[in-house]
Amino acid sequence: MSEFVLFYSPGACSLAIHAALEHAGADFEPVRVDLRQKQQLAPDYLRLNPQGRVPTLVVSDVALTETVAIADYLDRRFPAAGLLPKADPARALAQAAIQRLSSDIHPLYRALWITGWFARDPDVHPTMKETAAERLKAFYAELEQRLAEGRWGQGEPTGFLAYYTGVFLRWSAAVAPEGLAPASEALRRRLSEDPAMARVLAREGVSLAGLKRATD
Ligand SMILES: N[C@@H](CCC(=O)N[C@@H](CS)C(=O)NCC(=O)O)C(=O)O
Repeated sequence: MSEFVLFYSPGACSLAIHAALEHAGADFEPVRVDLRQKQQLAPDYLRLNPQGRVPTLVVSDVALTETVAIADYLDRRFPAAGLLPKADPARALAQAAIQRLSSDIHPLYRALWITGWFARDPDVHPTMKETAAERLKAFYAELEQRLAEGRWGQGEPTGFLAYYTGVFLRWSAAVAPEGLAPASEALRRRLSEDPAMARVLAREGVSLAGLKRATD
């Protein structure tokens, strides 16, 4: 039996934890939860993760949820893997960028793709989607600037910050179909060639180059 079971959905935010486990050489069993088929709402899965979200990482019969907490756990479980910088301020800066993606940027995609989560009235959905897309575009412009100046974390993003950023570079196609600016594109290419990320992309059947559909 594996030490960990990872519940993931192809191309979802769980991709970052999936890549981190692979990078750390963890002994884990990947289990696919297809969000399109609403498998996250199956009673067996809701017992593990009552919010019906991915990722969930099961370790010793305990279900860990929330990407930020799982990443912190994996960094302590695999200290040699370099998932988070060891020294401050690099560690605090990486944590700040990770937290920003989780609590600030990720919910904007929820507003864009699952707008009804925030407002039942369909009449307000177009303006909510438009606002979310505008804020996301502004974020990608800021990210480009920060990457170019070594200010996304400290220096070149590595470890979990790089993997988690990769998820959002992939999703950027939903709001910026014209493609990524140079520093963001360079990170996307580097991540696509990262051995752990490449294995995980192949297993999930997705690419960092974009989305198959606008709501992927
Ligand atoms: N705060 C959670 C958010 C997880 C989350 O929203 N996951 C999405 C996929 S990217 C999901 O499972 N959505 C399914 C749904 O909301 O029904 C985390 O960072 O782990």
